[in-house]
Amino acid sequence: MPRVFSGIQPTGELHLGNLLGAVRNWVDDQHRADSFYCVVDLHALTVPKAPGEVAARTLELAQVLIACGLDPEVCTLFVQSHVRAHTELAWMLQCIASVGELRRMTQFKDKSARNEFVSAGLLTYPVLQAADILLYDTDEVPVGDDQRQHLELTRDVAERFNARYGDTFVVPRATIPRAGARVMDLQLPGDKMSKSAASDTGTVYLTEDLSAVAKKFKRAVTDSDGEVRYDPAAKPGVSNLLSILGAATGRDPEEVAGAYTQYGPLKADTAEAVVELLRPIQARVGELRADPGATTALLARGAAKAESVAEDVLARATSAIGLLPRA
Ligand code: ATP
Ligand code: LTN
Repeated sequence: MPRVFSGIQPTGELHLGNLLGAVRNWVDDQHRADSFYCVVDLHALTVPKAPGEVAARTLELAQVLIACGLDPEVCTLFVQSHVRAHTELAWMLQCIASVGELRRMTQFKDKSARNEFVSAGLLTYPVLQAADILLYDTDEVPVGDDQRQHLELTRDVAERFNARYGDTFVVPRATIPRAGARVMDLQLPGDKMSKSAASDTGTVYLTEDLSAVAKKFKRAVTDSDGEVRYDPAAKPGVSNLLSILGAATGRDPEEVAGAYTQYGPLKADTAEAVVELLRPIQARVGELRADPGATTALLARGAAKAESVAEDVLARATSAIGLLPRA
């Protein structure tokens, strides 16, 4: 069985882009691969947070992930800070990665331009991500298209470490889905749908009121030429609706386009497909919120399983580097 690892930050509510670009594939992968899914709470600290905020969001995210279909009996679901090996390996890898290559990361350039205070962690963020992945001898990393560059860096760091210290890490690859890989903002279809967008009107949250969800689709930006055609460059708004409807119903956006001649019905059907996708997820979130202790117990078991794998790989890295063992 291949080993799969992916991570998600507890930095805000999950949205449709997270679901279609990442989480849905995790749910599928857990049945064909040995899968590890991690709520990367330490990554969330790269941008300042109020005390207590991260804990609450971590629990909430774990509940939503379970509601989306991650089954802690099948996969290993855990919290990054519960497994110390992540930060320890991250340090070793920081001494492998160069400042130059980290400064070239698009996410760093975007986020450092947007934030007044730029933490050192924002720069070294992708190295912690590399540690997350390499600690589990990961073969495949299912992520959305925006993570391609971070995965390349992970591969470069692993290869450099292996060349310097001998074969230690499995070199992983990104698995990026075609449908839903990049869900765009419904109001600004040139930007990816994101919880950090300036306005909420273009982002569909998984736990949002379903009538509000339908409204967002009815108000989605299209264009004035009136033709339904999948062409992301020339028709970003319409193409986004086609790929969302396609991803929600298991079809190619081109195929979906063939069924429509007008924008109104396309918007209505996309809204309905998304509402039906979210309805059972919201029901399950409601049940999980009623018993938070059940989720924290599942996370504790996940951390124990993850730790047993991570400690072995960390020991392998430590011995490859050649640090004096504690007697
Ligand atoms: P932010 O937008 O605040 O930077 P995010 O919404 O990208 O955060 P992450 O926790 O960084 O959320 O991403 C979780 C996963 O969701 C990643 O695999 C990422 O590639 C995927 N993802 C995020 N946004 C989208 C999107 N608009 N379309 C498809 N996949 C996405
Ligand atoms: N950087 C990712 C989150 C992330 C991740 C990981 C994804 C942290 N560690 C390990 C895959 C594997 C993001 O911003 N979406």
